[in-house]
Amino acid sequence: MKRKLQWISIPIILFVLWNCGPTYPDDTTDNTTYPIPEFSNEQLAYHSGRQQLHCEVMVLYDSLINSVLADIQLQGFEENTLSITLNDSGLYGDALPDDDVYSRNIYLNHIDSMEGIITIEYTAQGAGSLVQTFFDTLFVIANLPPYITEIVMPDTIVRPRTGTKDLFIYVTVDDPNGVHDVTNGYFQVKNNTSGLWGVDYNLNDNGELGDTEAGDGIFSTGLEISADNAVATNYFRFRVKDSASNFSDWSLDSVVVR
Ligand SMILES: [Ca+2]
Ligand SMILES: [Ca+2]
Repeated sequence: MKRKLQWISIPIILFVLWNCGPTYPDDTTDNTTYPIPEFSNEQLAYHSGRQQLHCEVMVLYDSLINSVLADIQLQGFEENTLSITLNDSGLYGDALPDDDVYSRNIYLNHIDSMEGIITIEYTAQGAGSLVQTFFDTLFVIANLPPYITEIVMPDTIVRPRTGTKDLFIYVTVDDPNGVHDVTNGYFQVKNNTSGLWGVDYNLNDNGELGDTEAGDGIFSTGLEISADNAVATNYFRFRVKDSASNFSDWSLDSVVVR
């Protein structure tokens, strides 16, 4: 029993001594969580349809933030550099005011056929001349060219004795960015005398002029053959274009008229 009391008395004496010891400044942890501006939750997004860059970053700082700026370096865009001011006012792409997330939406024209690189240096200015910086980067993939997967047209067509006969051509296409990225189709016919290719004629995917169904990725045309057509092998070449003005390679085909 006596031994047990001894063990209890030791901590009490230590606590007493502790309280009589030197005094320390008040714990100020709560007031100095972010003594310098600290960046986090960065987000960069580029919407190619709207040609809009959204940038945002959270900046936590114990004192007032004077400004958050973004110096932007661009590759694959119409501009090379930009400097913008972010805001935490719920404006210009900032979702919520006063949530320490500083944001901005800006118009930015990506050259679709090029790889894009967006590098941002954020600068937060705090009290006095205290400045902190932070980098963020976004890669914007290029729009890739479309391609032709199949051409359906007759190998041979016999001229009618009177009137005309339809010649339908169906060109099936695809695109790494989705088949709906293909916007136009063209064909040219070779001049059998000069050996030169002629002008562009349109194929269409609008469900008209020989096209069976609109928007199905099959670009088509309907031609007419009459008794006046020469007996010959007619050479065609086809190509398609996407929303970024990328062209597919030419694809060749021919039809014998007899
Ligand atoms: Ca494409
Ligand atoms: Ca079609």
